[in-house]
Amino acid sequence: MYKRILTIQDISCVGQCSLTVALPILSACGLETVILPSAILSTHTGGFKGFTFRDLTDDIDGIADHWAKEGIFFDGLYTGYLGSVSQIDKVISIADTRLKEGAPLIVDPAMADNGKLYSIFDDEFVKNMRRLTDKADIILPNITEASFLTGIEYKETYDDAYIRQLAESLAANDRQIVVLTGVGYREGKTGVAVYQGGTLQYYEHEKVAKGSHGTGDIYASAFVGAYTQGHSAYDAAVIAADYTVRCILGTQSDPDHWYGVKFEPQLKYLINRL
Ligand code: PXL
Repeated sequence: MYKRILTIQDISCVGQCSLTVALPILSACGLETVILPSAILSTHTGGFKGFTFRDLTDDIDGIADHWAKEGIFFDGLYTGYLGSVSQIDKVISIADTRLKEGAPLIVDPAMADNGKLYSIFDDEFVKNMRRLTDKADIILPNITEASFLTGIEYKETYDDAYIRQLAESLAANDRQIVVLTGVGYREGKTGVAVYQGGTLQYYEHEKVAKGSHGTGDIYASAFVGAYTQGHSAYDAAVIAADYTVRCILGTQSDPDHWYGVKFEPQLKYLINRL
């Protein structure tokens, strides 16, 4: 079935993250991909200095109203990096009005990593992001985001009881699926934990590099692509992990490419996995 998915996040013109990653990956997965840019930045905020930032919050209502007049609905909504509390409110309203019956809301609460919130976010934003994750069918946080969203202490080393505690505390209801990324129990390894209906499944893979920028967006986009094309949440989590690892491996020998990872040469691999 040909599906139409909406993704709402910023455009960082340079930097291989958010919409410049989501649009090509979702299209490669065979999905009609509608984008709603929440802001336009000259680059992402993770390492470039003096970037421009145009907030498009004021355009969102007009865009959604036009879609309502045209009778446009979506088979899924995937949200990534959002710039403000007011954007979260608008995204909630779009989720309430523009999704087809039963279509999933998939939320990547992109706001933190390595124990810290990204520079522009604060506790108020976290509180409101929790409102959005509570509405979602699937959420894709890393451990830092899970710890901010739940108020559970962030840990660098942990066991599976800690991961279960994070997942249980995040899950807003029995049918919500939590895909926790960057879960590593052993040196040199990391992985994903998928919590669904009280069951926690784990997929371990190689840990290639620490903190490659945009990999969370690449992971989430590939997950959404595979899941929307009919794979189970666990299988989609595995496909997305294998794809992301290949993207990082294909980048790490190029020191000039510090700002993102080369996800394009691996698209063929992703398509073959679907
Ligand atoms: O990859 C997440 C992301 C998306 N968009 C912008 C960012 C970041 C991470 O820093 O700065 C603008």
